[in-house]
Amino acid sequence: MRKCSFIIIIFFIICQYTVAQQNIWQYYFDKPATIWEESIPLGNGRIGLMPYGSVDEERIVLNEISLWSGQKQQADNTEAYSHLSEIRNLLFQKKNKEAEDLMYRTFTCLGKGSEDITNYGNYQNFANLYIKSIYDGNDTIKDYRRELDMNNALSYTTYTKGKVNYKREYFASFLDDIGIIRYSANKEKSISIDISLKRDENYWIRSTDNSLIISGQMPSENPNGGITYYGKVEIKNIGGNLTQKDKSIIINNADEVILYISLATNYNNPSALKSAVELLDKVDKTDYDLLKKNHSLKYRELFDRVDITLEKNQNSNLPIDKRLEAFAKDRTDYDLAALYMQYGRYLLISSTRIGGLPPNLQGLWAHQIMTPWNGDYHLNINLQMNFWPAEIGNLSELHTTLIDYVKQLVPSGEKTANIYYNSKGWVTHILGNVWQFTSPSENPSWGATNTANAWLCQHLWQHYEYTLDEKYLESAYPTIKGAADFFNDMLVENPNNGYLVTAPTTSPENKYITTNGDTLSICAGSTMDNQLIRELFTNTIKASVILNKDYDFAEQLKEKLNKLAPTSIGKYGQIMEWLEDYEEAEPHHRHISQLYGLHPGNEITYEKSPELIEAAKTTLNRRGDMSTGWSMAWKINFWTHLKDGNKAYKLIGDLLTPAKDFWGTYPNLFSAHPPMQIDGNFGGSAGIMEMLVQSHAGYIDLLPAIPDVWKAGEVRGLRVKGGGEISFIWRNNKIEKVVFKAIKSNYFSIKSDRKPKKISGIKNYKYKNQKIEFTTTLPNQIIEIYY
Ligand code: FUC
Repeated sequence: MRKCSFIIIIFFIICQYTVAQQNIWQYYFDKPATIWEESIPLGNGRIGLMPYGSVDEERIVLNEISLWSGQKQQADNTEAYSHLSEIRNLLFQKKNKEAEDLMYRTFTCLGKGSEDITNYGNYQNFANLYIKSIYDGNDTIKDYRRELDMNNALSYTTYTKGKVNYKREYFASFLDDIGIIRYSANKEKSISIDISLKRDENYWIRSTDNSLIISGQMPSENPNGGITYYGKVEIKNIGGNLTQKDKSIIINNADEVILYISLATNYNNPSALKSAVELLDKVDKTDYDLLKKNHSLKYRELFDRVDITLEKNQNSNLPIDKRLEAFAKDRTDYDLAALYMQYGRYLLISSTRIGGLPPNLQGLWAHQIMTPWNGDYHLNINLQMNFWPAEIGNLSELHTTLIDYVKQLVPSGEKTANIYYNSKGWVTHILGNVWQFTSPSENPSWGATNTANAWLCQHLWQHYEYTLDEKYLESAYPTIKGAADFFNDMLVENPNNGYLVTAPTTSPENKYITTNGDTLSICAGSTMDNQLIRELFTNTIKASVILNKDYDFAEQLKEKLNKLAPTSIGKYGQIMEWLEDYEEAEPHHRHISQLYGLHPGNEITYEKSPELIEAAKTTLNRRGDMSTGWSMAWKINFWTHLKDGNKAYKLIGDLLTPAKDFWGTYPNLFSAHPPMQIDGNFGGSAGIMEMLVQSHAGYIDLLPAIPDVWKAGEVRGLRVKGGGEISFIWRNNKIEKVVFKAIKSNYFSIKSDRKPKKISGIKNYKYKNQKIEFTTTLPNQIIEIYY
């Protein structure tokens, strides 16, 4: 006990001195990667590099986020609408099986949907760079280490062979927009390498004096051809001999070699070749250290905004694969959760950028041509989850890539709304690609969900809630309103209960069992749909008030709000997933859509609906804990909103289970669906932030869901709704000090069980009902609270 307090005191002395300085965030391996999931992800929001660090033959997987096959297609089935009223009638007559059968025949997209990579398309690996090293002698390798330095977005491989210390450095430059790899050694003339590029299909490789070039075209039905890509690796040889081969470049006895890698596609860009070459030409290749410094400075503008300190244990310094294994047995390495939180922020910064594409199911890292699920943008949770860390994690500007993605869906979504539902507004279903695909998928059991527009618009609204930027809201409003317009028009009254419902629909991607014993997906109204539409209508009404427009439309929405079915409790005390209390076909299903209103929605809170809170717990307990990566990440978030930190931490442990052939986490900390799917990383990272601070229930809650064992810690820079940034220190499970920055002048309420000893930075504040309340008036006003 005394030893424990002593450690905590030392920990805090260290914390006090490190307040403004970023902690060190890294992981390392003591051996090269043998599988892709052990390689280290680097990215600058557009291009990605994943080095394996092999001593003899280095492999670096290369990616570019817009490398998609397929094309913009017309996939809307103009016949579908003529069957809509029959499908609805069958559902209302409780002939769900017949409705579903009809839907399979009539209410899908044209063609093969996501199975067609020349139309719908898929995200593909760009190429692989191979660098074979040739050494003098057969000395064994010593002191091998490869590391991801998250503070600087760099990776290193170092080892000693004989008397030579070798070092490789890799980064995807945030400033120069190219990949850079440097080979060096502590002894002159020690570097002899053979460099080549490879791809599994559709490529042409050639060499020039000191460069390798790869180019090709993606499979597509487009008569003008698919996306073209162009990659160039320029090699700077210092002190050695360079030999140009047909498809490779060989360097002998160099002191140092630097590779500059430029990758581009012609997606939304007139010429891949021109832009790749221009990027290379612009780089000042005379000063490597300056390139490296400028890269990390640019990256740190985002990464350094947030920091966290949790206690370490004896396992915290192990190589990451061993550290994960140790965590499965001993969860006192609290710092691993902190690392995971920061890794999520690192991955988001690395896989998207303002003006670019959002991270797909792979983030942007893919080693295959046939990526799982097309490496696309699944819209019934996955793409949305990728952005859960954006606002709270102080990366608000990166959220705009999702917002732009949603806006560009609208024209196509308007056609789909009109063709399938004869409705105003815009809709999209579960499939999303870079070609504005908005039709239902080829398979209604999972592809018919039509509330993805509402879920996506939740992000458009949330960006406003965090930034209070009215100009932004003005620009997002037509998209939000268009989604509301769709449901305003499309909802129909279910004569069995009088509620307005989405029909046909599903509860993603679970099935129910009817009293006849049929196992079905298609239904009239699902709990998730109702929660989403309620939220969408409510936000649209709020936006119309803020922007002072569309009052008549808002009135219509208000009326319809009253006719949506409320979230209800079923026979097991669970939240009902469908409007009827069906048995679930898979009680442990990975989707828990009926709890959308608990998270990321905020219809279910302790304040508003305590009975639903209890039912939500029952629902989660019935579902069980172990599931796919993203599902466990979602469960962490659910339990944070249920304010159960111990359970949330238990699920962090489950999410971080070493993924052998199953779900959990791979050695490089990529989340395993399996296979790898990045959403689990983002969801898990956001979940850890939600353990530390929440602001969805009208007040700021500090440490709402930390496990008892996180007795002490420190957090800097997380964001809260209403335009605030918060930092705090806690000790013996109690907050000691809070520093709050009001980015926007606003009213704020911070929950505080104890009356603070001192508050500075604001004169007028109230402490009542265990909340500190104040209204700031100055921009960036800083309020300090001491206990
Ligand atoms: C959803 C999930 C699957 C998978 C896929 C990419 O459809 O139900 O588990 O994550 O997206």
